[in-house]
Amino acid sequence: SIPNVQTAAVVPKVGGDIEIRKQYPVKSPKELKPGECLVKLSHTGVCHTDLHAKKGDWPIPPINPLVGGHEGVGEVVAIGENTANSPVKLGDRVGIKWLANSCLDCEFCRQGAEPSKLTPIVLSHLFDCVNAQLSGYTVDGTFAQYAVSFVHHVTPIPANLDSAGAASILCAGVTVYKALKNSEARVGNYVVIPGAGGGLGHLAVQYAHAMGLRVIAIDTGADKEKLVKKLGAESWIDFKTTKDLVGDVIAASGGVGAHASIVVAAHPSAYEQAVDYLRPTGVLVVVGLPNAPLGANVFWTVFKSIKIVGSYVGNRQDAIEALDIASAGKVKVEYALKDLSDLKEVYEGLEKGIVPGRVVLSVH
Ligand code: 8ID
Ligand code: ZN
Repeated sequence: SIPNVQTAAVVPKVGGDIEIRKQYPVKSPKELKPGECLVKLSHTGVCHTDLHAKKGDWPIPPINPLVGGHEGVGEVVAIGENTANSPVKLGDRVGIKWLANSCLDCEFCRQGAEPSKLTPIVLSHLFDCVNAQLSGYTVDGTFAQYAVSFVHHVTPIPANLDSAGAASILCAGVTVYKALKNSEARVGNYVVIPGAGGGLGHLAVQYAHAMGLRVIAIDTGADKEKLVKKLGAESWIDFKTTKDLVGDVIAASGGVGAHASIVVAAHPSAYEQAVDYLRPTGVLVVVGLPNAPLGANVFWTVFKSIKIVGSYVGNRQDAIEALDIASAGKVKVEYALKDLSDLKEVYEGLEKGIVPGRVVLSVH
């Protein structure tokens, strides 16, 4: 039976601290709208995006109060009455992603670019349009025992993946998988990953390695160095101790520069040298989300014919593919398992940049 209240991590006011509340309401199955489902969560990853949301880092504000989280895995325990053509049924194990819901009928959704429906997301704050919703940002997310989600957007979890191990594929995994597709890098190419030791980064190293790319990992500290080397990085550069980051990347990429850089660091400094270390015709993929101008020299961007591409999570099919690759054993989330009540300390670790890989929270 479904309780009326649950434990949830709540940000009462953006910019303030989180509170663990034991009496947070659960939406009753009778109140679910057509297309909505209730998911009883067992695990959720913690993404740096959740920290940006809590701090109010971005130009679009999240809801207030906020339950963050968008890498959730759990079981469908209720489906809204009059839901037509649901691809999932009661008892299915599903994942909740950053894009909670979208209309599926507009120009962008028809092209499989549903996460990029930026206009409705912005408009939803100005005009109350409900077309696109973001888990843990415009609707309550997965830092709770139950989450309301949407039958057309939850993602089935492959049977052989355990829930804790699958959680972070739903944001970190699919995001870097899509970013690597957008990089146009091919087997044998050099790809730089600034932020390689973090949540997105350690998965980017693995997807890149599985694609036959030669990975140049940039991050800091012995723990992250050990992790990325274990996961297939060919070269390692510590951005805090190197005296010549551009020179180091060029030396590590055959003396010519790298074919692509997937920047997954949460700090603008990681973007500043990318155009300088890319080879002519190289691709800079913009993924990490500091709210800051993109630093790149215009002259060299033109003279080297550099492409700069923004890459935003992935669509429903990208998520299925990213999970399938994990299910085949080619990619594995390296995580520390903690409890929902540890979220405050997890945020402190992310803020300091001392978390190698991911933290996954148990919420049941
Ligand atoms: O769809 C998207 N584009 C998307 C999806 C999910 C997350 C974007 N993001 C964004 C997050 O909002 C965040 O801004 O990607 C960024 C990274 O998220 P994360 O992987 O969850 O964060 P993390 O685990 O803290 O890892 C960040 C790593 O960057 C390193 C840190 O040491 C850490 O390991 N780093 C930093 I901060 N500055 C660096 C620099 N100058 C750096 N590494 C190299 N060079
Ligand atoms: Zn995320």
